[in-house]
Amino acid sequence: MSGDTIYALATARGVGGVAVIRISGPSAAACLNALAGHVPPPRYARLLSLHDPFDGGLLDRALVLWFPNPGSFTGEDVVELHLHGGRAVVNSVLSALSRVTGCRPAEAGEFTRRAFANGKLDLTAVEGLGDLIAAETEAQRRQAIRQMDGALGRLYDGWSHRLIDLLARIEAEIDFVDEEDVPDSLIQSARKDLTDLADKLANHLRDGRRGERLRDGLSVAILGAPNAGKSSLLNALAGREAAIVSERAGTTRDIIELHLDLAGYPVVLADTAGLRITDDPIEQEGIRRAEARAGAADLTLLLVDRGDWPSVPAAIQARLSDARVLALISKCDDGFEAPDPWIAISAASGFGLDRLIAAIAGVAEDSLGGEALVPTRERHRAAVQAAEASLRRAVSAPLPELLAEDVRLAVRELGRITGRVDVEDILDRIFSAFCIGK
Ligand SMILES: Nc1nc2c(ncn2[C@@H]2O[C@H](COP(=O)(O)OP(=O)(O)OP(=O)(O)O)[C@@H](O)[C@H]2O)c(=O)[nH]1
Ligand SMILES: [Mg+2]
Repeated sequence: MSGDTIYALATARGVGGVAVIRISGPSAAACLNALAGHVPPPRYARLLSLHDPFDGGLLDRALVLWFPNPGSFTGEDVVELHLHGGRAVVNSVLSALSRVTGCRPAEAGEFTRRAFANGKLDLTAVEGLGDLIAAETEAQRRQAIRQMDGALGRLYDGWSHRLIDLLARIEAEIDFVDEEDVPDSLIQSARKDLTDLADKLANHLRDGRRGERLRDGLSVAILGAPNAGKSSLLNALAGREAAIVSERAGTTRDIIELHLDLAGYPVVLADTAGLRITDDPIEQEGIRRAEARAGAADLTLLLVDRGDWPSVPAAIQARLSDARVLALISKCDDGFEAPDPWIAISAASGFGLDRLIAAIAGVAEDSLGGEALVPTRERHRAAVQAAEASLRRAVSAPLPELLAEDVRLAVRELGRITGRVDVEDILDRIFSAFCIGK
């Protein structure tokens, strides 16, 4: 832990009602004294005048909070200055702080890094905090706050503790009993426990990457013949004219992608070029991209023009049986009772869009992270996989010493997820994703 005292704007840059500057480190109280000439009682809000420590000029009247260590976000002495949220106000206070000895601007993620170093958060909670700040939809927020709350970390710690208990039992036997005398029953029961836990880990991984997908959003592609109304549907769902719409067939060439919040779920919606046989090389490339995107998507919205339906081109017909496809009849401006599985919609009148959104949300609910505790990062998955492999090896180890070594490896892998062991190499990557002041 460095002896530096760091400061940064904790709220977004720009104009707002209030801007919060956070100061953390051993000189936090001295900084406050230099500006306000006074340190209020811990955790009581006080309205104080802040003055330039050098020329005495009034900078702002601010609500000031003092959190002595260890009862603060970072676990260090922390001061919060709730200023009026103007650029010049914020700049004048930051500039005054830069002239206080022992005080320097914080680096990206440094507050959270100190909280981690002081045991306030484990790494999964740090990632949860990052996800919470970045969350754009309800489902993402719920997953992030559970993780920030430590639920995922507790799950991994719980597994580690079980293994450490087991290790202690095995090592006691190895130490105190002649090798030939290690009771078979102990090794037998250890093997049973290890298999049990390895199965739990395997089960945890069998989640269809729900947690990671919830962070990225459900990938949805709109596909159909030229002029079916794909771009119009994208615009209707987005509530703005994001894509060009025209009566000319073959308008859209590039993929147009939007991030939407549909019924609380994050959706990445892609509008694509209309599918048809064409000689135009640019349009051919657009069609190739459209099909590639639909192939990679979690869900495809297949659009057929009301005027063409129910005769459906063969290229479209072939896709209708795919479970990851919703079949839509477009331009049903005055409503239409479509037979299952068709959903009638109109981008122009809005008919059927509620049903469509509910259907997309249903797919999102099934395939994205829900209430279950799931890995939310590739690095979680890799570590759990490695731990499971070590446990499977331990089960078939011929000697108790080898069994113990594999269990130790599994504990280390699980520890990497929460940052209890061997973490330096992953710290930089995690904290660099944070912005300054967080
Ligand atoms: N009446 C009516 N017309 C629509 C509706 N949706 C789209 N259109 C019209 O259909 C034509 C084509 O719409 P687009 O949204 O550009 O169709 P597209 O599928 O994106 O076409 P391409 O990009 O060329 O493949 C335009 O003239 C739209 O105004 C609708 O719900 N009702
Ligand atoms: Mg289009």
